[in-house]
Parts: sequence; C-alpha cells; structure tokens
Amino acid sequence: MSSHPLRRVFTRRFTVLFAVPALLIAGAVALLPGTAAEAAGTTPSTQTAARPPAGHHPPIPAQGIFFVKGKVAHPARLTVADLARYPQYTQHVTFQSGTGPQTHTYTGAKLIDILTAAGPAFRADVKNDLLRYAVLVHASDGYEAVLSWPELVDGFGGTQALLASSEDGRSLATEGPRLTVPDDTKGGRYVSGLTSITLVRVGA
Ligand SMILES: Nc1nc2c(c(=O)[nH]1)N[C@H]1C(S)=C(S)[C@@H](COP(=O)(O)O)O[C@H]1N2
Ligand SMILES: [Mo]
Repeated sequence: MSSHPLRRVFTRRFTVLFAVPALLIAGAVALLPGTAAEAAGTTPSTQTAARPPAGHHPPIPAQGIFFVKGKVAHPARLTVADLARYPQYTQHVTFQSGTGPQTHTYTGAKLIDILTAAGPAFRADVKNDLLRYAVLVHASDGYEAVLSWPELVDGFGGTQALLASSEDGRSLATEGPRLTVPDDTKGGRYVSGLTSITLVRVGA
C-alpha cells in the first residue's frame, strides 16, 4: 500500500490547510452558548414558556365550569348556575389592588358549604383532623391561592369566603366564579375566573 510521494504531500497539505482549521472552527462554534445547537433544534428546554400578560382578566374558555376535588367523597363538576342551589349570601367588600382600593358587591354561595356538600374526607382517628387541611383555589389563568380549612370554620377563622356568582349585579356565569375573602384587606385572594377548588390534606 505505498502511495505516490506527491499524493502524501497533498494529503498532508490538505490536512493542515483545511481539515485542522475546519475542526477548530467547528469546535469553537459548538462551544458558543446557544448557536449551532439551537439552530439544529437540539437545545434542551431551558427557554421559559411564554408568560400570560401582566394583570389578569383571564380569557375564559371554560364557560364558568369548575371542579370540586381532592380529599372529598364526592368530587363534582359544577357551573356558576349550580351555586344557586346553596344558601345565598351578599357581601359589600373593599380590598386594595394595584389600581387602588376597590369596593364591590358579591353574591354567591359559601365556599365551606360547597366543600361540605362534597364530603371532606376528614379522618376520625386523628384528633381535630380538620385542622390539617387547606383549600387550593385555581383560576383559568393559572393563578392560585390557598385558604386553610380552619380559616373557614366558625370558632377558628370564621371567614365567610364565598364563591360569587355575580359581581356588582353582573353575572359571572361565563367568566367563572370569584372567590371572596372578606377579612382580607388586600385583593390577592379574590381569585377570579375560578376553575377548581381542591381540598388538600397538608398535615403529616
Ligand atoms: N385569576 C386571577 N385572579 C386574581 C388575580 C389574578 O392575577 N388572576 N389577581 C389578584 C389580585 S393581586 C388583585 S389585587 C385582585 C384585583 O382585582 P381586579 O382584577 O378585579 O382589579 O384580583 C386578584 N384575583
Ligand atoms: Mo394585587
């Protein structure tokens, strides 16, 4: 397998002049953050997903449907109209928001009544098991807030939190119910466009 001397020279020149620089450039490109790999579409998903715009007023696809789930005997799919089957309460409330204080009138059902009807699965073998639960409220824009269960119970927090079916006389049938937390001075837990309430056992 002897090759012609000229071919050996040519081969060596080719290696030095083209192959070596090409390898160096390729190596440098590969080390650059997010260029070649990104172009090839092989970047692991370090990019953050598109965020919803600031503020909320969620674009509601769900037509006021929401779920009652978690540690309950009877998980349910309800609509805003179903809230009328529970005792009705009206509240005049004020809360602080990014746009200043707001005052509204809400009508709806008590959050604790809806969860009680779903049958909280409190354990009988644990002293005051109810003190170990929380309610996670989820909205269509991904916004969430929790209330503790005892926060809702007379003699503990006793907060008269509602799932409101109307705000200032305007029906929330399309947008979905709004949580009220009348003892809160900040508006953060007035979750609008609510899509689920989940009873969670937080305790050990
Ligand atoms: N679904 C949902 N509800 C929400 C929010 C949100 O971002 N998404 N923001 C909360 C905050 S921080 C405040 S102060 C009030 C503002 O009420 P408004 O949207 O009626 O002005 O809504 C609360 N409810
Ligand atoms: Mo807020």
